[in-house]
Amino acid sequence: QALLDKVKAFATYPQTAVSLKQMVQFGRNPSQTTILHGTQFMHQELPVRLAHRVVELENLPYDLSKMPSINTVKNWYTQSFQDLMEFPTPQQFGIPDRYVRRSLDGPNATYFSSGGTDSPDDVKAYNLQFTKCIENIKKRHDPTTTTVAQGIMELKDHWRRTNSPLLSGGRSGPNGGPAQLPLPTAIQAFLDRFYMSRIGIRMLIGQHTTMTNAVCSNSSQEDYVGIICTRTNVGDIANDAIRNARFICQDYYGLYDCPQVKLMGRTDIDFMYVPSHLHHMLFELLKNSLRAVVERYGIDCDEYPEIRLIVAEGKEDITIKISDEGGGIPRSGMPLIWTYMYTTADQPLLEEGFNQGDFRAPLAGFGYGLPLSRLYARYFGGDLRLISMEGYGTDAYLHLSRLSDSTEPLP
Ligand code: W6P
Repeated sequence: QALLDKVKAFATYPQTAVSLKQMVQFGRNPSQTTILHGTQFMHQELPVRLAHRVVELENLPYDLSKMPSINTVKNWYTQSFQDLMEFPTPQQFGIPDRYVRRSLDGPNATYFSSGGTDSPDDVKAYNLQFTKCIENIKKRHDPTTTTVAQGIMELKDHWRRTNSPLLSGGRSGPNGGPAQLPLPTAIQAFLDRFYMSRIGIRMLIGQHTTMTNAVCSNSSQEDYVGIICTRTNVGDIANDAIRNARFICQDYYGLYDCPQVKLMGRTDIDFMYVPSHLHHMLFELLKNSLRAVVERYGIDCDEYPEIRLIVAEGKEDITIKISDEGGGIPRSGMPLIWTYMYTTADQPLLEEGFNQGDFRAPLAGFGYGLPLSRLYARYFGGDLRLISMEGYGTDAYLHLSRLSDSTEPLP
């Protein structure tokens, strides 16, 4: 109960948003003292962000808060909050005051301080111990997307038992599959906020732990600050994503050869970004395009129309357009593209980068892939838009901000 009071108190503090630029400026030439200041920022900021989520998970619409899986996720957030509360402050760890940053007023105080003198082994030990704590937290929350999806399934069962009108009115899924129903807007909006927050928390943890480990092992990778690559090459990442998506497509349909993807435009440019995020978005879009083309022309087609991936460089944005001739989507179906769908039959979810057991994960579409990709794009000030010509094909526009000074959109 004392813990829950603490959660409520922390949930009233504002979250501190940071930008890509701030993360990079902070992490250039870090010393153990720099990392210590990062540790202090994380030690303050993570509990605030976690507390906001605990409170939101307690107050969800449509009885969602009562679902066992949602409760499980809430308990993970509470446990992680507690882990951070129990973690000692630098002073409690016996670190001399001259190394400790006193005021943590906003990101500027923390994020524009780098360098500093070398510090005793205690600082290193403290930083390493904190890194272990938050790596453990990150691991605890790995199954969150699947477990929240399970919570949505439980809600659907609950609706079925209570004959809720929210269950009717679905349209049939792709390939005459099970009915797909959009969730109520309030739940949709909650999932967008929740997953956006999750992206931010995991970004901060990944960034901090990677930097700490680099400083501790004295092994910095060129062009990298944590997980941010200051020279992310769009063409290279696109080629990776194309190879992976085509491989998955070929495997899924058992094709000799799946549609070609032609890279065009400014594929030589690089910019500051998180390569894994870019790969994730391109891979997701390409799978959708490949699926659309293969299903329109059939698996025994000799020559599919190529998919074109075009890179443009502007002052503000790098825009990547992926065009397919997969027949498009009817205009009435466009809003559904961005919804976290659930099916009336239990279907395994396609999660970031892994397949579950023997299940045949759907190649693409009507899962979490597109809404999550849009959140990844928006997280650093970009966006993802789809424009479709029913009867011909679809263009996906992925806008990525080159300015890198937009701060996280924190819900
Ligand atoms: C389609 C449906 C879709 C979604 C996302 C990206 C590309 C495509 N193509 O037919």
